[in-house]
Amino acid sequence: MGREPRVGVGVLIFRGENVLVGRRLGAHGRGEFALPGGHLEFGESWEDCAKREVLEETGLQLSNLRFETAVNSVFGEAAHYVTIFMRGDADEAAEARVLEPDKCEEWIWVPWHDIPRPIFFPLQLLQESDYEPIKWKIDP
Ligand code: 8DG
Ligand code: MG
Ligand code: MG
Repeated sequence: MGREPRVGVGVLIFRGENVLVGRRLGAHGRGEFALPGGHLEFGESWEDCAKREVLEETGLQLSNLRFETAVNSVFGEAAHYVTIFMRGDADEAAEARVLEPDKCEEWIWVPWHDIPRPIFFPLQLLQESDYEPIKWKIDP
């Protein structure tokens, strides 16, 4: 890993008050619950990255991609990501499948305020911020 920050994209998909999270496998954040997502590729839009990562990892087809917020994820000396949080809508009937079993153990829908621990650091930063996904869902 170089000494420059990278861009990570985390994707929020809600079903009612439940959000989709997966338990990570592999070195970085192993055993921790995280949003689907991955690295922004060179030249890629945030929307395309969010759609692509979610399709690769879960098989869900997202529409209505939008930017929510961003956090500065400094993992001590180990890594530094600027995390872009995108949000998208999936068909209510579609199932989230484990398509990268080497990277994610399971996908589960959990209440936003009750995500099981341990939580992957960027998602923890999001939870601790003033971001309120549920309230924002209610249109005036
Ligand atoms: P890729 O090679 O397919 O692009 O990535 P990946 O294999 O899906 O790796 P990842 O670990 O899921 O994502 C790459 C990095 O993105 C991760 O190590 C740290 C950063 N990242 C954040 N926030 C989030 C997040 O909310 N979810 C995920 N999955 N990754 C995130 O900074
Ligand atoms: Mg990926
Ligand atoms: Mg990923």
